[in-house]
Amino acid sequence: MTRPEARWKLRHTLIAALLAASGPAYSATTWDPARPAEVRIGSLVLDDTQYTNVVVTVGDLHSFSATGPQRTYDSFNPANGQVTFATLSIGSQTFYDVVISIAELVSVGGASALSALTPNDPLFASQWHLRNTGQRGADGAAAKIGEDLNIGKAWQLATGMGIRIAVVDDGLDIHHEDLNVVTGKSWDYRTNMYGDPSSSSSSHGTSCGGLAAAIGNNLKGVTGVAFNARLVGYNLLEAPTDSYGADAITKDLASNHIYTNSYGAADGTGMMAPSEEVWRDAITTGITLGRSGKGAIYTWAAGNGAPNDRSDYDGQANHHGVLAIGALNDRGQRASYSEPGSNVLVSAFGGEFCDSQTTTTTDVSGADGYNDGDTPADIAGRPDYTRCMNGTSAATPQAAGVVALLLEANSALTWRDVRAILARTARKTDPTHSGWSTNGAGHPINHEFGFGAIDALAATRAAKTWALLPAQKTVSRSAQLSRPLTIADNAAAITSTLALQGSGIRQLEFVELAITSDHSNVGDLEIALISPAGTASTLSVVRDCHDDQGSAVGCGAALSSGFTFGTVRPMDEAADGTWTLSVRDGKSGATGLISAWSIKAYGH
Ligand SMILES: [Ca+2]
Ligand SMILES: [Ca+2]
Ligand SMILES: [Ca+2]
Repeated sequence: MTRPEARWKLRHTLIAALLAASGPAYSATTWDPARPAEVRIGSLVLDDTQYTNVVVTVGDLHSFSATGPQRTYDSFNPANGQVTFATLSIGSQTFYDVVISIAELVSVGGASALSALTPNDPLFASQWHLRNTGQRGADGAAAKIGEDLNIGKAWQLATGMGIRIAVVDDGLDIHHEDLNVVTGKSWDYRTNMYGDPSSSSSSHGTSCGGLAAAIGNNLKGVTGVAFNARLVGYNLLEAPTDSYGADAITKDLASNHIYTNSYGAADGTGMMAPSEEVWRDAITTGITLGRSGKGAIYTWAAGNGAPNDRSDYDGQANHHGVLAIGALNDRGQRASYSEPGSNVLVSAFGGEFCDSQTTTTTDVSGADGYNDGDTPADIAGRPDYTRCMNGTSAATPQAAGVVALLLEANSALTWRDVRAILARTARKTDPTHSGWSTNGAGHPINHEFGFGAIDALAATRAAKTWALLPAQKTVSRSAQLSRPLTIADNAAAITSTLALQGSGIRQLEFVELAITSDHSNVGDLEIALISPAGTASTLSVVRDCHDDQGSAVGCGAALSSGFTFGTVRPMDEAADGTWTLSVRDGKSGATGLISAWSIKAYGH
C-alpha cells in the first residue's frame, strides 16, 4: 500500500501525464478531476467474472497511450495488482491502455459471470465462424448453432493487442478500411523490396488477413479473430521461388510474432511433395530466433485436396515447426475438401462453397477482388467485403488470430507452448465421427480434425495460467534391418519394429518418420506408425495419383530418396518403448523394398 502523501504525488503525476497527452473522446472508465482519489471502472474482468462499477484509488501509473487502437476490456492482474483500462476518460479527453496499480478498492457495484463481447461491426452477425447462431447459407440451410471458435468471452481476456501477424500470401490490401496494417513494413516480391504487396487480384491474402485480424468494434465491416492485432503482407505467391519462400517466413523476424501461411503443395494430386532444405532451414531459424528465442509461430494450411489427397504427403505440413490447420464447415464437420492427416493439429472454420456457406471477411477494396460489387452470389453493396472465402486457407488465419490472443494473454509462451495449448484445449467436434480415438495420454484424436476444433476461450484461459514446457529434447533412432524389407505385392501388411530406450522424453510433442523405399508406386502403399502406447498414425493410403489435368497417373517412386512424415497424434505419450512401422501394398503390379526407416521424437 502506498503512503497517502505518495499517493497524492502519484495522482498529480498521473493526471498531469494524462492531460499532457491527447486523444479522441470516448466514454468508458472515467476519472473525475473533482474527485482525484478515485477511478470509476465501468466493467472489470477477473478470471470468469465481470465486476461492474468498481471504484478504486490509484497507487501508481505505469503506462498509458494517447492514441488507439484501444482495448475493448479492462482487466485486473492479481499477480501484480495492476489494472489495465481500455480507455480512461478525464473530462473531454480519453487515454488508452492505461496501466495502474490499485491502492485501495473503494466499492464494487456488481458481479456477474463473464459475458461474451459482441462487436459492433455490421457484418459480425454473418460471421458464423465467430458466433454461430444458425446463420443460413446461400442454399438456405442453417448452420449448426455453437459450431464456432467460442471466442466471444475470450475477447474479454485478449484481442491480439500488441501482436503482429505476417500474412504470407498473394498480397494484402494495405489500404483497406478494416485492416490495421503496419505502415511501410509490407513486402512486394515483384520488386523485392518494402512496398505495396497488393494488386487487383490479391483477394486471397486480403481475405486471410481479415479473418485473422480485421479491426473489431470500429462500426465497419467485419471482425477479425484478433481484432486488435496488426498485420503486414508479404506477396510470396506473386513470385514463388524457393529462396523467397524461405525469406518470407523469416522476414522481420524480430517484429513479427506469427506467420500465417495459406498455401502449400499442389492439392488433389495424391503426390508426395518433400519440403526444400532452404525452407526447412528458415523454419528452424524462425522457431529458434523468433520472438527473442521463444519462437515465431507458423500456422499452415493442411490443404484442400480431399478426398484424394492427405496432408501427410505435404513435406511442409509434415514439419515439426509448423501448426497444420484443417477446415470445418458450418456444422462442425470436416469440410469436404479438407485433407486429413496425422500432422493436422487442430481445425478452424472454412465452410464449404459459396453456393452453400463460406466465411465472411475483407475483400480487395472496391470493384476488384472476389466481390466486385456486381457478383450476385456475394454481399450486395459492400464490395470491400466477401462472404465467399473458404478452404483450409480460411481456417489457418483464424488459428493465427487465436494464437495472437494467446500471446497477448501470456507473452512468455514459446511456440511449443502454443502448440500444446491448442491441442489440449481443442473441442471434440463432430463427436459421433467414427475416426475419433483416444491416444495414450488421454487426448481425443482424429485424423480428420487433429485434436479437434480450436476453442479460443479455453485456449486463452489456459494461456493465462500456463506452466511453460521444459526445454525440448529430441532423439533419433534408425530401425536395425538385417536386410531390406520386402513389401509383398497386394497382400497383408508387413511390420517392422524399433526399440527406443533412454530418450528421457516423458511427453512427446511431435514424431517424424523417415522411410526410404524403391517401391515404384507409392500410391500402392498404406503406411502407419504405431507408438509404444498403441496410437496409430496413418501416413499414406492406397490411391491413384492425378496430374494437373486430373488424369490418373502413377504416384511414382516418391520414397526412393527418403521422405519425412510427421505426426502429432502421440502428443504427451512417453517416447520410450517399441515403435512399429506397418506397410501394406494394396494393389497388384508395382513392388519394392524398404531399405531404411527411422524416427525422430521431439518432446520433453
Ligand atoms: Ca471491423
Ligand atoms: Ca472487392
Ligand atoms: Ca503393388
